[in-house]
Amino acid sequence: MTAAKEYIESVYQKVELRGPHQKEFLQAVREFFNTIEPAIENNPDYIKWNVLEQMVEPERIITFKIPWMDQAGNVQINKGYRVQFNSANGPYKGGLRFHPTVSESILKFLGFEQTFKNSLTGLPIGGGKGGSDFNPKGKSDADIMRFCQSFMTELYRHIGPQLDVPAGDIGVGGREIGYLYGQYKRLVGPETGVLTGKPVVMNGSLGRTEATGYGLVYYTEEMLQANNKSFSGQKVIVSGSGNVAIYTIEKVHEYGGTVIACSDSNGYIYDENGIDVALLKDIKEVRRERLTSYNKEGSRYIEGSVWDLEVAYDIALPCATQNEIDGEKAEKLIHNGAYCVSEGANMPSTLEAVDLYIENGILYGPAKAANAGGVATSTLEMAQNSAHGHWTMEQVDEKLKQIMVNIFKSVNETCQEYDLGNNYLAGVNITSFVKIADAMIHQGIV
Ligand code: NDP
Ligand code: 2IT
Repeated sequence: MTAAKEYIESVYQKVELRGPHQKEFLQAVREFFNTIEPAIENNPDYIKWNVLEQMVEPERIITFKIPWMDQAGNVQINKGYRVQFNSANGPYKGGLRFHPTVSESILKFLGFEQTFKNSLTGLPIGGGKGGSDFNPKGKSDADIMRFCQSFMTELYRHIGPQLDVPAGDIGVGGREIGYLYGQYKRLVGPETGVLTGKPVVMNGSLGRTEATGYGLVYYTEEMLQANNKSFSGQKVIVSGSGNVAIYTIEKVHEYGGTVIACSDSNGYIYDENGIDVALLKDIKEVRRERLTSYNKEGSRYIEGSVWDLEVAYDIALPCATQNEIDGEKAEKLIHNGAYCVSEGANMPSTLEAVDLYIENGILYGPAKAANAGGVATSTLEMAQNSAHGHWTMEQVDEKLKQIMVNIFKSVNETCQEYDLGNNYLAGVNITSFVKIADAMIHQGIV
């Protein structure tokens, strides 16, 4: 065993000892650690400064009680969190997730990955994540508002435009960010830059709603073209039907691909002629209904996971949630003919699935790179807010595209530098590891 490998394994064992039950966090660390050995071998300072152990411990985790009364008069108690993971590259930045499965382990994995993702954007932002086990599904606007007000009544003292800037994630979109900002303003004052993903009429950025999905397609197209391929004429499956999925589908269609299926947590729509994005937006964004409302000639609603669908297709874009593709589903999608998997969701593939992509030479866009367009555009929103100005949709979209193209370029350069072929997983992890590690060493032991 090399000294680098021994060091990596010794730090992993400590992480396991500190939190043996935090399985999602352990998975994210394991996947990262499996790829960075060449970078550690290259620079003795990383062991000397024990950079890995410094990196895996969040700077701060805030947990709090969220008491609120629903419209029926019931007293409700939820649990709230903010994980301020790493500020080596700037103020903590990352979304808030409202979903019943939210736990410290999930938010730690998200905050850990966010730190590296944010460094890849080239913008000055550190990594954080937060949220609650609150379930927004089926709740009235009034209940959502009451909950958001109580959540912010504690969170406000821990965030700020130069300190920690939350945004959306699963279950948190423009409506929730609007209510959260309203309460922050009541408590602190009108500091627009404290949250991103704000509705455009309240100083949000044009293009933020579309950014993660569009960015995913820009990144993936860049990777495809580097391998003499493109979205044009390809059959694509997109999982999820939320914010990221909708704008991914829209952009794939613009690029000449056909998205033949999309899903929610109960089932999926199979539509050979291509998902009707206008209908999907109406169902999900306007009516806030389930996918079962998608009634269109030639389409079918099927219960279960979209990754169990057995049809021939080319490209898989998971945009729902963590671990939606396990080893068995990965084998199935490869068997169906998919040669590219690019991740809109965070950690949608299990370790077994990722190993299968690499073994089978799948063109793989890991989440840290492929879905960085959302947080990048959030940072463009911060820039507009602090300059007291607005950019046009075209200006924002052009900057987003350039950022995604640059991320792929730097990943590709790392692949060449370290002789990784097209193992983009290692390329992504090493590129971001080196950036964060070097920034941390310059700051000393803090
Ligand atoms: P939304 O809440 O808008 O949509 C989430 C979608 O995923 C819904 O279709 C939902 O189905 C489905 N989903 C959620 N949980 C599960 C589950 N346990 N099993 C199956 N399906 C599930 O969230 P987003 O689109 O914003 O987020 C999707 C993914 O993209 C997440 O992994 C998020 O972390 C990631 N991401 C989001 C960014 C953003 O800017 N919003 C930026 C970068 C990454 P249902 O309605 O049935 O729950
Ligand atoms: O996972 C993510 O990158 C996000 N949910 C977006 C975070 C942000 O600050 O815009």
